[in-house]
Parts: sequence; structure tokens; C-alpha cells
Amino acid sequence: LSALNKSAPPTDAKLDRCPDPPPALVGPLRIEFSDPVSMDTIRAENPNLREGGRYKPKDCIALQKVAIIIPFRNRDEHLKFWLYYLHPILQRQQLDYGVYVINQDGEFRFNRAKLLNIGYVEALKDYDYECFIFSDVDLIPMDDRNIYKCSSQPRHLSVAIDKFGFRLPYTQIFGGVSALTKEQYLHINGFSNNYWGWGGEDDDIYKRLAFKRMFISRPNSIVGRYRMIVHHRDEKNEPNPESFNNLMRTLQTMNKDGANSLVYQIVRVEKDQLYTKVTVDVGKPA
Ligand code: BGN
Repeated sequence: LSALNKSAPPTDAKLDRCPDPPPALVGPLRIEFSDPVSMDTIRAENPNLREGGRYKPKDCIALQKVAIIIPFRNRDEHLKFWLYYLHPILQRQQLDYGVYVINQDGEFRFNRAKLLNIGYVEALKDYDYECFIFSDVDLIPMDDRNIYKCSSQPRHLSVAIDKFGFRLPYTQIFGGVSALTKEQYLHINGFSNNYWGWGGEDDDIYKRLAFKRMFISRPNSIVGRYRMIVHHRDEKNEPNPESFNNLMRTLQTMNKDGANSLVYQIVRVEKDQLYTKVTVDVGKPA
């Protein structure tokens, strides 16, 4: 009997998979940006997070291991709102997740898609994530039924943003918040590293997916509602004049520009209770 007891599996192995849909969801949420929140408040309200902004449900096995990748520079106020609202939602969604803030060092033009590629690589150094959510820092879901996990097709989550009158601005849009499995990401060679400045990099991702005969899955426009934190266009993030030409060449370039050509330097890695922040030197156009 004692031998049997000794070989009993650890308690973890006895857990069932988490139920689908998660039972604690509440549906529509009130999202406001009028009162600033402090990091200490957010930390106190999320006592079950582990260092680096990690969480997994303790009573069941999460359906997916999800890395949330946030491209970032100089948006601490937005990040606070994001952490304040998203951590409780992601925990109600019973995900096994980690939050990765990928901070572009220096003053050169912002490169959102390259930061997303870096987030993919850096998150996988921590854990065998199978799903990657790529989220702008200023987008907060207004309904917790919009689950931050991946689907059998690439998923676009931010379908009904207040800024666009709660409607899709165009059907091919893949920017804002989107989700790819590891396989989907690798199938398109990740994202282009060559979009410097605002705009077009998400359209390039859409083209990659379409060329690989994938299609976009979306929640409906009630569940997919979002608030965007109002802000001015950042300095060093002017509209990219090269986007149009780049987008004409996606098919020719995608096999050599992407996950397989990613080069960057880590400047610093910070682990907070609420996130892992990786500051990176993304370089300049060749
Ligand atoms: C589009 C941008 C997208 C952006 C959406 C919504 C471009 C490409 C120009 C050739 N596309 O116009 O990147 O997500 O607006 O803001 O700029």
C-alpha cells in the first residue's frame, strides 16, 4: 500500500481540463479611462500572478498556453490600464498565460511587426506556449466572452473598436489584437521586419495568411467590442511612406523576410509581478 501511495501521480495530473466556456465569465464590461490606476493597486488586486505576469488556473488544466505580446514604447499610462483590465479577464478565462511587453529602445521609427516577432522568440524562451496573442497596448476588450486564445484559423479579436464606430473598417483588417498558433505563425514565416513607422504591417500579415490559404476567424461584433485609449500619434511613428510598395511585394519577400531573418539585441529584461518587459534594440533599415 505504501509503495502504491508513493507512486501516486502528483495532484496536478488529476486535474481535468478547464470547462469550455469558462464558468466565471460575466459578459459586457464597463471600461473607463478617466481615473488613473496605480501599479501597486493592480498588483494587490491580482495576488495570484507569478513573477513575469504569469498565471495558470489551479483547479483545472487550461485549454491553451498563451503568450500575450504587446509592442511598446513610452506608453506607461496605457500599459497600466491594459494590465488593470486584462489580468482579471484573462484569469476568468482560465488561461495558462504570460504577458510580454516588448519595448523598443531608442528613438528611431517604431517597428511594430518586428517587435511582435521578438515577442514570439522571447516568450518561447520561458515556456512552451502554443498560442500567441499580439495586442496593441491601447485596446481593451469590452466583453470577457472574447476569449484570448487561438482557433483553427488565425483569429482577429478587435473587430468592433469604438474609434471605428464599433465596426470593422475593412474586411481584411488584421491589426489591433490578433491570435496565431505557433503553427500558423511559422507557416507564414512570422511577420515582416521591414515596416518602419505607422501602418501597413498588419495588412502584410493578412497577405501572408491569405497567400497560405488561411482565412480570418472573428468573434461577432457584440462580443468583439473594444475601447481604444484616446491618444495622439506618437513621435517617431509617422505613417510609413514605404508601406504601399512593401505591400505590393509581400508574396516575393515573405519567405526571406520574417521569423527566419530576425536580428535584434536584448538591452534588458525586467520581471514584474504583472509582466515581463524586454527592452530591445531593433536596429535600422538595411
Ligand atoms: C490602414 C493601415 C493599417 C491600419 C488600419 C486601421 C496602411 C497601409 C497603406 C498602404 N494600412 O490604412 O495598418 O491597421 O488602417 O487603422 O497604412
